[in-house]
Amino acid sequence: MKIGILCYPTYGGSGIVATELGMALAEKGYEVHFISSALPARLDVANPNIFFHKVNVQTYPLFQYQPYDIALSSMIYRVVNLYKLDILHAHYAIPYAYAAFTAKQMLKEEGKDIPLVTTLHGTDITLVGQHPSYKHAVEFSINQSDTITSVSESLKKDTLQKFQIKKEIQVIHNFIDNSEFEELTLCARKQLANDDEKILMHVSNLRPVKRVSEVLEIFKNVEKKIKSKLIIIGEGPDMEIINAFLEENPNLMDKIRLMGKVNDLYKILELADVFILPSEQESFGLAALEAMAASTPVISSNAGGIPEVNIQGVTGFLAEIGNVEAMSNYTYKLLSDENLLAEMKKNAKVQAEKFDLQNILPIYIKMYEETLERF
Ligand code: GMT
Repeated sequence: MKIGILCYPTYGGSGIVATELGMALAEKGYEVHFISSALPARLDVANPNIFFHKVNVQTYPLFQYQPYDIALSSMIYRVVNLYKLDILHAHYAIPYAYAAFTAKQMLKEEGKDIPLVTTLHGTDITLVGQHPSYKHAVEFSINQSDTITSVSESLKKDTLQKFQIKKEIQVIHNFIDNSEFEELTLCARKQLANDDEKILMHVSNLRPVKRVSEVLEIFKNVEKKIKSKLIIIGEGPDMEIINAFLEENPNLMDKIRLMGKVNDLYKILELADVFILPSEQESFGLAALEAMAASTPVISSNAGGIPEVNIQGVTGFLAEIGNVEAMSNYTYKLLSDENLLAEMKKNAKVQAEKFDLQNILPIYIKMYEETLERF
């Protein structure tokens, strides 16, 4: 089977899931063609089954906005024709499902067609997709997809509530490759914290939905009671909130470390004692799953699909969105009880194994086969 994957190339859940899925399919012998505006961050192009097609947007002085979606649909059309793809898989409805639909129409003009799978990831439904500028086109392109998948039950429910969807939505949870966590070493811990300090960690693209100000408040509360360090990984608009917090709390300067985007994320996640995720919205919470795969329990909000990943009192604790006090208390409870911490670290790993790539990949493959059969 030759599969075309359309995704965002940058750091971000949907791009990561698309890239990891494509690489796993390539390992199994499928030919996988990535179509994107840049090389996806984690893509291993050394694999002979992986192809990358960059969408080139021609700039022209007349355009106030460059027409990326047109270039994208042209590229999809060209790649399908040139490489004789069997199926397209759009990750994130905007603009991928829409551009793929347009490419399908172009193919139909020539008596050809190709099935389209669209995977909904979250903000394409709950945030950006709700904007009146996009809503109708998003709803239309989801309905034009031959198969629709969603990364959680919660996102499926949201999609059905917010849009008029005429087709079944199949939930295929996100996954993690636990084997990547097997040979990690803890030797760098000393560089981040003293032996008597606990490490709190947060990883995100620092957008407002991630509520980084609450990560800082939780740390401030916990640090008063237990020696600890906070490590924040990622870049984004709310870096300003962090800088302002540091200006107002200079005593915490040497306790908070900002790492920006890191390549060896898994190795650093393993050093954490607890992962903090107070998001306002989270269709799944891939970052929480990555932390769990590194045996790190999670203190989170109960937003969206997080409760499908982080289990209350088992792999960590959850509180209502915005309840900083509860999340602070839970963090303290966890970090001050070595037995509880050890138990939850173990449970986090067991939970991550349920979402292992080896369990989820066959579901994707079956879904492709069924889509092709129905087409
Ligand atoms: O969370 C983000 O800011 C990135 C976003 C994306 O589209 O890349 O993540 C969404 O998709 C991830 C992968 O399926 C999910 O794990 C995230 O929970 C989801 N984010 C939101 O719903 C806010």
